[in-house]
Amino acid sequence: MEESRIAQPIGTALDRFIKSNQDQFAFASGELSQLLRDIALASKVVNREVNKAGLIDIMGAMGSMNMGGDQQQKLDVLANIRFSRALMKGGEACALISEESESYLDLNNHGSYVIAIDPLDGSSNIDVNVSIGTIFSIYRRKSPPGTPIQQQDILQKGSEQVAAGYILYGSSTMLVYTTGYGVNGFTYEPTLGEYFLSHPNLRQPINGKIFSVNEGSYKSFSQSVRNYLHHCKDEGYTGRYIGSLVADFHRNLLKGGIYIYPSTAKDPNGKLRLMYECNALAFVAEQAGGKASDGKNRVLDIQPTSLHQRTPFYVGSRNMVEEAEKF
Ligand code: AHM
Ligand code: MG
Repeated sequence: MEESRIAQPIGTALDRFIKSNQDQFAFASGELSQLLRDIALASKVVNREVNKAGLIDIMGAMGSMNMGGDQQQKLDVLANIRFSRALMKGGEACALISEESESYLDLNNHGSYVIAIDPLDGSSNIDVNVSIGTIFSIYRRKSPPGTPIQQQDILQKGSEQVAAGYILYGSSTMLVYTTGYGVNGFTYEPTLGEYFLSHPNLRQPINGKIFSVNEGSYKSFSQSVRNYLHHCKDEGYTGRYIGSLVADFHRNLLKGGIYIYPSTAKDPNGKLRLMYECNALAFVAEQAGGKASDGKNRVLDIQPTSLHQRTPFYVGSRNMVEEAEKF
């Protein structure tokens, strides 16, 4: 991992930052830069909708289910539409994998990139005014642009991501991303409608004292996970769990900690999806000096075999994840 090659001062606008770092991409044609701009733009629209969710009648269940069998909220659907439209218009992406669609969506067949996205994660938190997020991964397609999309373009390992990140719709809205040269965080200034660099070259503390897990599922955890949780308590760690992956991840990234969604008796592969939830955060974590594991193996090395595949997920401060693995 290298640090950002071109250091930018706090307060640099996202567009300027992307432009001045463009030459660090392996294929510096400007397409990846444009993709990042498209995602940022769509996130501003989603941010506007998230912010007025309490004001107008766009909340509540639509009565439809998504692929995980969860109730689909109107804002999930809206966010999916906003991101897919922005990517479709941009023309750089050939395919879009989304939590909200069963199979991938064909975009511009001449595009060079494949995107995996969870347009609005933590949707059970929408109705209660708690932070939610968007998670995205960007891959370069393997087949030549203009030819039919192949399985090898879609089912790529996390280690093949060329960029990834998330947007956190919280007390401030933030965009955090990596292109493989460290992690940078940008805070949205709503009156100017622009993201500004606020967290340059983010590093995750190597040790932490926060553990984030849904302990309500304790009975369905394996004995080794239970033992690890006992260990966290014996050590006097702090328990913090929002139930919104992006928000839990972001806090632990800044403060040091571990987020765990292990296998359970009901879901042997846990709940979280490899391709559009775990891989992006694993890439960000590693780029910030942290670690992401399925309990045994590096998340980024898992070969996906299906779009909506799940994986147990342990992510956060390097020493904490290594310690959890030992259990
Ligand atoms: P979603 O994609 O349906 O929103 O589910 C993912 C969310 C994560 O944000 C969160 O960490 C997790 O589900 C919480 O699950 P649980 O309620 O089982 O703890
Ligand atoms: Mg999700």
